[in-house]
Formats: sequence, structure tokens, C-alpha cells
Amino acid sequence: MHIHRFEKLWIGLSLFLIACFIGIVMFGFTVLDLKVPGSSQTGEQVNPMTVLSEGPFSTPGVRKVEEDHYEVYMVAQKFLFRPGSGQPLVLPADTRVTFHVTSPDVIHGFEVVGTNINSMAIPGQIATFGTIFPEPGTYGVICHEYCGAAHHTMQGQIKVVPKSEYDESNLVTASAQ
Ligand SMILES: [Cu+2]
Repeated sequence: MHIHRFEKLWIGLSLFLIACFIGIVMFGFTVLDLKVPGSSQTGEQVNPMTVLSEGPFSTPGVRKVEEDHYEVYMVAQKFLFRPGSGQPLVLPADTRVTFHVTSPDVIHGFEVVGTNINSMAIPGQIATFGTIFPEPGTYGVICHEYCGAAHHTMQGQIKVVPKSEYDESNLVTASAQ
């Protein structure tokens, strides 16, 4: 059977591209040890039916882990972020912050505009990631996964204040867990 040489060329290029894609994925999983969201080694699991009534997500907010390290337990739910909607979530600048985000209802998005913070909030799973806000300022938070009729209203704010002005009296105390 005669195959035109251009056709051979394109078949060859296609196979090469497919081999590259598979190679990159294999490289990521083996050498770089990347994980997909939701694999049991990475994401912590949580029961979406009880997440609002027990555990740290029943009292969402900011907790102090140690000096210069805070963590935020955040619930993304129809159609608000707790904390973040209504009143801004206040965090200190130039300080390590670890976010734990989950959803009790449907899939939501959690994006802090102007930063590289961009995660999904999946019922039953806890998305955990760390960041540092270098400068004081106000950041918008939006949901970027369509989650229902009022999805377009689902937004919040993060207010980053200088470390010296950070008021620790609003922290969620460990005993409230
Ligand atoms: Cu949403």
C-alpha cells in the first residue's frame, strides 16, 4: 500500500506527540512524584454530611499554629465563603498561612484574584495549600466553579494587614474545635 510521504510525516509526528504526552505524565508520576487531587496519599477525606457539625470546619476561621504560621479552615458553600464573605478574612502580611478548604454541598472554586491561589473545594475532600502574602492589601476571592443559581454572587475578600497590626483576638481558639 502506498502512503504519501506527507501522510507518513504527519502519522510519525502524531505518534511522537502521543509518546511525549505519555512520557511527560509518567515522568511526573514517577520522578517528580506528583499526585492527582483526591488520591489517598494527598487529600485528607472528610464526611460532607458532618463537616459543618464536627471537627475544625464546624468553627471555620484562622488558627495560630506557631509564631509566624497561621492556618485557615475555610468552608466554601452555596453561596459564600466562611470566613471571607460578609466580613473580610483578615490575615497578616509576610507570614506563612496554610489553607484548608472543603465544601459541604457541591463543588466550588476558591480563587484569590491576583495571586496564584486557585483551588477546587470538593465535598468530602480537604484541599490544603500554603501561601505567604508579601504585602498588605485587599484581595478578592471568587468561586470559579458553577455551583448554582447564585454562583455569580459567591465572592469574598481577604484583607492582609501589616504583621504588627494583626489582631489575634479574632483567632479561633483550639478549644473551640
Ligand atoms: Cu460556588
